[in-house]
Amino acid sequence: PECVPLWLDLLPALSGEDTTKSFFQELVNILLSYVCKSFRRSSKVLDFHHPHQLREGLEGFSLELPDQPENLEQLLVDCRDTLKYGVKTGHPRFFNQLSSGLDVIGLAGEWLTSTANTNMFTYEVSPVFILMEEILLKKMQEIVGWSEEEGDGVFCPGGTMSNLYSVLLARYHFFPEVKTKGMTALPRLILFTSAHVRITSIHVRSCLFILSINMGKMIPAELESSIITAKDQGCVPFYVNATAGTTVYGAFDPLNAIADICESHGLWLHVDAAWGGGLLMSNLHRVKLQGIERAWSVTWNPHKMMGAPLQCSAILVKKRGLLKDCNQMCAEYLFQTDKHYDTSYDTGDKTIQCGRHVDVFKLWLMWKAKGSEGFESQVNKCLENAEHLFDKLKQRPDFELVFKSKPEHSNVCFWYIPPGLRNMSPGPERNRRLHEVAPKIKAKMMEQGMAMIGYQPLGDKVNFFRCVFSNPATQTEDVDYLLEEIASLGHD
Ligand code: ABU
Repeated sequence: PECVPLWLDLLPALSGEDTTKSFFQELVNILLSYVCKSFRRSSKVLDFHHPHQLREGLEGFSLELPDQPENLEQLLVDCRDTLKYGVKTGHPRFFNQLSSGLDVIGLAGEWLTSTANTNMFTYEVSPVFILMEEILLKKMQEIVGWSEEEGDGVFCPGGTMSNLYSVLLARYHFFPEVKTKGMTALPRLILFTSAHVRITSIHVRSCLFILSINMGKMIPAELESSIITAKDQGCVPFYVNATAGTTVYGAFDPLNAIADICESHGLWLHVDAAWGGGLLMSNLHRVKLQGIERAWSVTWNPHKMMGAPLQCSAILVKKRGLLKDCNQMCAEYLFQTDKHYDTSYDTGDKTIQCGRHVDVFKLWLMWKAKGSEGFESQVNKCLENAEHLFDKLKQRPDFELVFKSKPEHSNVCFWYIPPGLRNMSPGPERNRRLHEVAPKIKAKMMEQGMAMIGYQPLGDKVNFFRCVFSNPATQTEDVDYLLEEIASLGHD
């Protein structure tokens, strides 16, 4: 019988080159077919199966791990099936997440990154990527509005990590003794953020002051009075997190007013622009982030509005050198000081990680391909789609907007009102029934697989849909399709 190759026949096996090439050519065919399908409106966004169905194995696709090696043909089938049962987040009708789209250049960058398979901690193992990171971060700092002398940063594994960096930096800036003496040497510190911001670190939560909001935005007067109250109680306010583009409403905090308060009380201002940062690329929309240049640190996730493949999140820091002073541990097995090159390029010692993925290359390559102008049109188009959806919703009696005002970002929040609820007066019973509508429609939508949108309750608002646009492949016809799909699935 013909011998089917196994992994041991691939490189580094002697004479493994041909087998390796044909394995990869087959794999590339599978990936290309997936890429093309992702953009085709006739293909499904997802082929949903419940966890127990996937665990049990579908059409021979088993997730269980064998003792004996599988042959390469079977591995290719596994690769195809993995994509088949996943979600096409690049599909023009995937509206479920802030990060969506499948940027072909970005994808090429990610393939190259995986092929290079190196680590961002030192210049000696990542010379090109380290310089690209320096150049790209500098560009982002310029766009934020910082001067030539200001600015530092690193790419981090996600926006929450970038935000965590900002808290560590602020704490170190005001209390450098924290590095040697720990938290017990410090007074009771307080940081401020608004409701609608999810803080995941327990260390941060314990000293958090949550401010109420108006239409998703921080209220500066409340911030100021809360700072005064905290001081009166013997606490030490030190940090304010303002948000440029909240996750659900896409709201922008009034950055200049918040910066004035931070300045007068001597507090660190961090702007979480993970979602809204992309609007800085647009001359039309960057006004929504006016005042961001006054921030001491900024989180900006190009994997959201700029469409870079996951993940790509930057923490930008105004004060140069602070990242290193705060986080440096001088591990001698990596950061020897007697190397023969400029060791300031061993940027790993600025971070709290050791190993660090190369997140920069895909974005660098995308920037080369599109130029800043390409990102600008991409962002503008996403906001035009949001406006189109908003206009359509205003005209339809079967939908209700959560806010009557035009969205600031590409988030559009709304309810579908089924016929049975249309004439009901507002009140707890209508709310109870309305709360059940979005989950039911979403479940049907996922089973059918032709589109995907998220929903959530928020504050006093029962479950509503949140449609977000960050995928440049989405056209107004997809927006119209989504509304028809919701209406037809929700018609009771
Ligand atoms: N970092 C929050 C992302 C949430 C979302 O994509 O909906």
